[in-house]
Amino acid sequence: MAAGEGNGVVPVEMEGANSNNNNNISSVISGWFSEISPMWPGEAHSLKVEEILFQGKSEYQNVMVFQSATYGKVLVLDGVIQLTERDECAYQEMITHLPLCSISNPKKVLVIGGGDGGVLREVSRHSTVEQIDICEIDKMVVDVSKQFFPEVAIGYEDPRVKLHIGDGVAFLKAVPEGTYDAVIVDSSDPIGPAQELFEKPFFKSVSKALRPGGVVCTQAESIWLHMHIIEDIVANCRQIFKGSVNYAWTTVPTYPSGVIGFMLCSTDGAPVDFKHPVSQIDESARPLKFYNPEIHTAAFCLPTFAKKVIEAKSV
Ligand code: SPD
Repeated sequence: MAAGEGNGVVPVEMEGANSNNNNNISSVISGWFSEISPMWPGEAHSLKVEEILFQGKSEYQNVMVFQSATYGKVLVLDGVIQLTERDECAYQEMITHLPLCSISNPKKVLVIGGGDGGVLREVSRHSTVEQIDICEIDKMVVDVSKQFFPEVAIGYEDPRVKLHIGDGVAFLKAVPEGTYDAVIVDSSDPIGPAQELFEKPFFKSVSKALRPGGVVCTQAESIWLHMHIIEDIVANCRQIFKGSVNYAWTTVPTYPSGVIGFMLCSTDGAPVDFKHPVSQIDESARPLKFYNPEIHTAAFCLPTFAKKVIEAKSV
């Protein structure tokens, strides 16, 4: 379905974009996609739409792909941008290499969410890794990504990857204690199917699934919009993870406020200094676009307002 050009209002039925009662009311009007949600009240980033390539409704959410004028193809879930071809590297590389370059010789890695495959693509750069499990709740996200985002979903081609379609919370509960060196939680926002991935019981399950000195990196929203959410995550993680607990961030122009953060924690065991990477990535097969050791360390430098809140929760 082609989006309208010029001034015509094209009423694209995003099925309310709120299949999970999250009140997102994103829309495509006059050829522009505007991302509207109570999670960023009073503002909406817009992208010019050239063509809507896919619209579907899975058991869990509305799924849309459109060709934008300036950011390549865009994947939208329940009215919220998950990735664009142009800036996905800033998110997928950082959420993956911040944890994996902070420990030596990671072997077993679990990805929760991340159905588009971008985090898998990045994990597969780590040659020490022997097993990559991914638990994604929505098969439609996997299928649509393979069809429209082959450069992202290429991660599925790694023979070390085992895909589990199901609920990440239930999957983690069933994982034997101490299984993984690293868990990466690539979730959508905490309204809709990902809500439980931001709650304390989930972090407890992650901690149990990690070996001593193992690491987790979770999507942890924006310092400009969600300090209240970040405060709760930090407080919960401080109670659960007895190693390091640090917040890092990156720029992603098409995410609300243009930035997004990560919560990095390690379990009791060999100490982990997240701010100083211990390994480098072999880029000979495919160069990195965003991550490097300097930006790794810089990602932990926080603006004063965020630093104050996060440090206050750290004691
Ligand atoms: N506000 C949107 C946050 C989306 C984070 N997850 C993106 C998935 C990309 N692999």
